[in-house]
Amino acid sequence: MITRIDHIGIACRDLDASIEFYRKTYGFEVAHSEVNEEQGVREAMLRVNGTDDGGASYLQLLEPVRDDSAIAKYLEKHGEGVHHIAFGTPDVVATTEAATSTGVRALYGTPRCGTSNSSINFLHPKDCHGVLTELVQAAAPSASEHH
Ligand code: CMX
Ligand code: CO
Repeated sequence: MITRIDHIGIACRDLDASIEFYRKTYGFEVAHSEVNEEQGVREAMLRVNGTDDGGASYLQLLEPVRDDSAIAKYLEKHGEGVHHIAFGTPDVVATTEAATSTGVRALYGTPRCGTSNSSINFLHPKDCHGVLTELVQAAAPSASEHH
């Protein structure tokens, strides 16, 4: 079950310059930032709105920290821009299975760690009409202390 848009992921060459663009153009502030070594990114989450299910919607600004990362490869081929959309779900495993049962490929066999200890998986853009699609389940409140 998908309950909201969690975030739009945007590939940036210079995270600080993009943060400044969104601050001065729209007044968005950084709600959270971190480095995710596994994903090879330095990222900032800009909160756009809250939602009824307790989650919120964000812009996720992503700057590569490694040349072999997904974001570095994307920037090289396409330049800056929208990289993926992320749907929020209370159960990432069940939502991934529901999608793969229709023939869409998931990138990971089991969920990996996303922003703020969330659990994430991705659906292949070639199976989603050109849209790299992330599924994200927020961390349980007790697990969010790890970061
Ligand atoms: N959106 C749409 N299409 C994309 C895409 C994207 N973000 N990234 C790649 N593609 C397309 C390419 O254009 C290419 O199409 P063509 O063959 O028609 O040219 C095809 O997919 C293969 O692309 P590639 O450049 O060879 O890239 P890879 O196959 O090596 O990697 C992907 C693509 C999706 C498997 C890889 O980006 C990935 O593993 N992504 C998941 C992890 C990730 O994106 N992490 C960063 C965000 C972390 C977070 O959100 O927290
Ligand atoms: Co994301």
